[in-house]
Amino acid sequence: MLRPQDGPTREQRSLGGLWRFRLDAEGAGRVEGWWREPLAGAADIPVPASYNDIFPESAVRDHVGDAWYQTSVWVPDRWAGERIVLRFDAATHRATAWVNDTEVARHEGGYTPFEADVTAHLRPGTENRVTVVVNNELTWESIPPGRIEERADGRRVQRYFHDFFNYAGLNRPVWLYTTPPAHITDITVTTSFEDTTGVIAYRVDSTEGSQSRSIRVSLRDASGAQVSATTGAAGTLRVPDVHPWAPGDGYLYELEATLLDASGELVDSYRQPVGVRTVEVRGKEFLINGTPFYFKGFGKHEDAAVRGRGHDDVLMVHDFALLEWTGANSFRTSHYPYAEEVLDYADRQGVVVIDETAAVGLNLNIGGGIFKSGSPVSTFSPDTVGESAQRTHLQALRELVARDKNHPSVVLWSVANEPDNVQPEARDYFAPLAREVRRLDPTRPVAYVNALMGSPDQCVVTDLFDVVLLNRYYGWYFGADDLEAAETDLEAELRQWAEHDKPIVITEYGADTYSGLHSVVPGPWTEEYQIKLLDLYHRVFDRVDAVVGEQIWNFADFATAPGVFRVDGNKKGVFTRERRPKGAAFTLRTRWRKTD
Ligand code: GCB
Repeated sequence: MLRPQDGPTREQRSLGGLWRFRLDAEGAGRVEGWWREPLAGAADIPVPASYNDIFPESAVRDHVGDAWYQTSVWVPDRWAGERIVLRFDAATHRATAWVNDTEVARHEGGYTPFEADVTAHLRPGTENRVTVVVNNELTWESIPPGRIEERADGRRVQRYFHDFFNYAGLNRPVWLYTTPPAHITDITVTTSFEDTTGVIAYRVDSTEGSQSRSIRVSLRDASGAQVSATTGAAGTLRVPDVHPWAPGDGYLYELEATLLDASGELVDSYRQPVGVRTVEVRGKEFLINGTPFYFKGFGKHEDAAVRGRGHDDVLMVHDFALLEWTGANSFRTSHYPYAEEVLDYADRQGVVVIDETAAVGLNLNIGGGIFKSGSPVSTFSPDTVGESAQRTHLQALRELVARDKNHPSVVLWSVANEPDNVQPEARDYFAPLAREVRRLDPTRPVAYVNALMGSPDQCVVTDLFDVVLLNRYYGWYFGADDLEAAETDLEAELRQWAEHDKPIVITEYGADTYSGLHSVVPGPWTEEYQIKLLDLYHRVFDRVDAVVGEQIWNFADFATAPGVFRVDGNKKGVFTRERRPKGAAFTLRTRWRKTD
């Protein structure tokens, strides 16, 4: 799916800024038709941002149900004759949108974009109403799943099984953009090498009726010089002495696809950045450009004070600067697809990304990151995570691959975080998902993130995937008082996993740490304990060859649902929520920069 862009044939307009906003817990707006009028009794709200922390009211923070957003737009006369598209980069978790009185789009899933051709519904030369109702309910049909409790006093309370706050609203930019009526609809690139020559296989899709038109494709290097060109809707570009995209070297070429009419006149054009690189899993190795790669980095969150999960370029650039400062070369988009701005920036910075869907909390034996005691309950069943969740999950995967397939930074798809992987039904649930991702993208390995449920041999899905991704909390949830035992147990388990002859990346390990809490005899929650725990994991990783990566949980402290295990959120950050370093940040910097 192409992002909006400015160019000779296209124009984009951000609808960011203050919109009108009204909560609607009773769902009255859909019955009363609130999109038909200026939103009554509305407050101002910034877009993009989560709405939860903008106002000092628990009714807003803990709202369950519909939230209405409205703005007005003028369409310039010069857009007459163009195709006009309304695009939401994300609306969490589902939305319906109207232009003036007409419904134009409906979308399920809070972290992927959707758009509608609104040419016929916008009135040029006058003010137009854009209204969207965003719903944040999590159910057994949504990804991630959740459950709504009805209280005796009539209140509805959202429960969910993942360990991060259910921020909602218009978290990412909203756009109006134009294309010509006949236009390029999609571009797909895959890359490989023949010796030192880069080979770029491309496909350019365009609107029906474009048969009488032709497609020209050219490739420019970073200095703007054309290095290859060809014609045709699908083909190959070759670049002798190619400059590869590589971790730490985000070198990008620019592919320009041009649609021409029968007389050679320009109809549409689109510029697509291209990084030339390969990814391969061979035995226990993870290879980028044929060279073994070791992941150093973090699981992150899109999370900040006040704006919640709202995308913010300031924080994004700062976070990448801190990644570089620590010597990190990668991160995982735990636990949902991040804003496209983040992936573009990762491409440019040469930062490697494990790209994850929002399938988190598919394990009813874990609540808020913590294992529950008692006999295990069934996660996959017709009444819980069943066929409708699987359908939503498949669609989320399709949208993720469609959105992110061209990013060189993305080297691995993660289909889920910590699902139940022991119950036999897990196999029926995951096999079609793994198959579908491979069909959609044969060029990248596929994995799921494993939580310690049983021994490695009890997992019923390992063979469906290419890489073993493990979240481990020895020395925290398991034996926080005995780091020596943690070291022995971790090593024993990793050696068992190594027998599967797949590369292992530890995608989570860490300890909650209250910034500023110190002790000469390190105990849980102190900065010294976090350092000691990370050190022990690193000793083990260095002893087990199959381990090809370490991503600490978490880059920064983040908001969660309230609970007695959480002190104003999850505190496993190496940085605080304000991005101040804890002691562990310096330990990492020493380790990761040394091994560069
Ligand atoms: C996990 C989850 C993550 C939690 C973390 C924790 O295993 O994947 O979402 O935040 O543990 O801190 O408990």
